[in-house]
Amino acid sequence: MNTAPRLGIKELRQSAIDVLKLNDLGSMTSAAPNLYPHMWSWDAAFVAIGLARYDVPRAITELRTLLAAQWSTGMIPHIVFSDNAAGYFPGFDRWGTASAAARPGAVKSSGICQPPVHAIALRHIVDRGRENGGRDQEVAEAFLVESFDGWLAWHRWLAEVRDPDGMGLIEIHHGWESGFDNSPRWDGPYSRIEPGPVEPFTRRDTLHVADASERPDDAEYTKYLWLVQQMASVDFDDRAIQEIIDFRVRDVFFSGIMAASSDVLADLGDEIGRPDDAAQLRSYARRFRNGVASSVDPETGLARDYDVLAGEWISTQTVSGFASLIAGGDPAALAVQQNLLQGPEWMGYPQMRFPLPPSTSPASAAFRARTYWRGPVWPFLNLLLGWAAKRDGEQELFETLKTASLHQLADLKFGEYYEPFTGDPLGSLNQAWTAAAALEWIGTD
Ligand code: 9WN
Repeated sequence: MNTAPRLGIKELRQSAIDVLKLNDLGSMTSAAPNLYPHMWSWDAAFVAIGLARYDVPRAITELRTLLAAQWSTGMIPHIVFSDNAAGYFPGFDRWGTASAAARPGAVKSSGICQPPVHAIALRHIVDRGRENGGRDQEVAEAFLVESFDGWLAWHRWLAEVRDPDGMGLIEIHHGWESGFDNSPRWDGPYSRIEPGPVEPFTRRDTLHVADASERPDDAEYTKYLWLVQQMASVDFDDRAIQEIIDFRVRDVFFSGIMAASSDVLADLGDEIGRPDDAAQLRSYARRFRNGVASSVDPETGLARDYDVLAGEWISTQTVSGFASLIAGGDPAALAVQQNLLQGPEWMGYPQMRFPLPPSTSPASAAFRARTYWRGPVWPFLNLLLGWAAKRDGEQELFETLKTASLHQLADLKFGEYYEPFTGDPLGSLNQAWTAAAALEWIGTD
C-alpha cells in the first residue's frame, strides 16, 4: 500500500531534480549551493541514490568522481574539493593534505573519511539500471565491475586500519568523520581536548545560515582545527595519527553502516563472480554487527560509542543509538530498538511536527531544537533508516518514515535539517542529499 500523500508529488519530484541540477558542478554535486560548495563523501552516496531515480549515467559519474579521490591506502576522503576554493573553510590549503603521500596528486581532498554508505548507493544504481534495462543496465553493470575493487579496498582499509583489534567498532579521529559533527556524543571527548596553538581562522559557514547559533560555536571549531593540525603534523599517515591524536572514539553508527554496507557489497561481489571477496565482506559484516550489538546499553537499549582515550562507553540519547537497526541482526534485539524509536522519547515525542527521529532525543538534557546535530531532524538519515527497515521486512516502520518524510519535504525547501516541533527548515536550503532523499522516497513502494 502506498500511503504517500498524493498531492504535490509531481511538484516535489521536479523540485528535487531542480535542486540536484542547481548543485551539479559537472562531474560532482556540491553538498549545498553556498554552505558546502564541494563534494562530501557520504552526501555523494545519497546524491547518487537520488540521481539514479532519473539519470543512471549521472549517478555513476558521481560515484566515479568520488572514487577517483580514493587514497592509495583505500581511504575515501570526506571532502573532494571543487574549484570553488573561496566558498568553504577549511579549504584544501588549510587541510594540509598537499604533501600526504597517499593522496592521488591530481585530486584535492581532505585527509579524513566519513561512513561507508557507498556500496548501498552502488546497489541502488545497479537495481535502477536493471529496472530500466537497455543502456542504463549496461552502464550500471559495467560500473559495478569497474569499481568493485575500489569499494573493496575501502572496506578493507576500514576493517584493518580503523579496527585493528577486530572489535567490530570503527575508530574515528575527528567528529567530522562521524558525519554527526557536534552531536552530544562527542561532548565528552571534546571536553578533554586542550588545543595547542591553532593558526588564526575566519569561518565561512556562519555566513550561510540564518542564525549562527544553529551551527557549532567557535570553541568547537578551534578544537576541530586543532585535530586537523595534529593530523597534518604526521602527513595524514593514519597509523601515526592514532599515536598522537587527541580524539579517539569507536563510532557505533559508522560501524553499523559498515556492517550493512559490507553485506550489500558482498552480494554485489557474488553477482560478478568474486566469491572469496564476498566471503571476506560477509565476515566484516558479522564482525561489525557483533561490535554494534556488544555496545548496546542494557538499561537504555541504545547502542553506544566508546571513548578510547578515556576508556569508557559514551551514553547519550542520540539517534546513533539506533545503530543496530542499520546493522541488522537478531530480530528480537531489533524489535526492541524499533519500539524504542517509535516510542515517546523519539518519533512519538508528543510535540513532534512529524513522526521522524530527532538527532537528539527531546527527552534528553542535551537537546537543542535548532542546533545542528543536537536535536534537529535530518532527512537523509530517515531515508537510511527506512532502507534498513525495508531490508528487514519492517514495512510499518518503513511506511511511517516514508509518509512523514514526504510530508516534511513537501515544503520544497530541502533543508539540511529541520526543527522537530515546528518543522522549520534549518541550516542550508537546497541541500543536495535532502533532495535525493525526496526522490528516493517517491520512487520506492
Ligand atoms: C564537515 C556536508 C556535510 C555532511 C555532514 C554534516 C556537515 C561539515 C561541516 O556537512 O559537516 O564535514 O562543515 O559542517 O555534519 O554530515 O556530510 O553536507
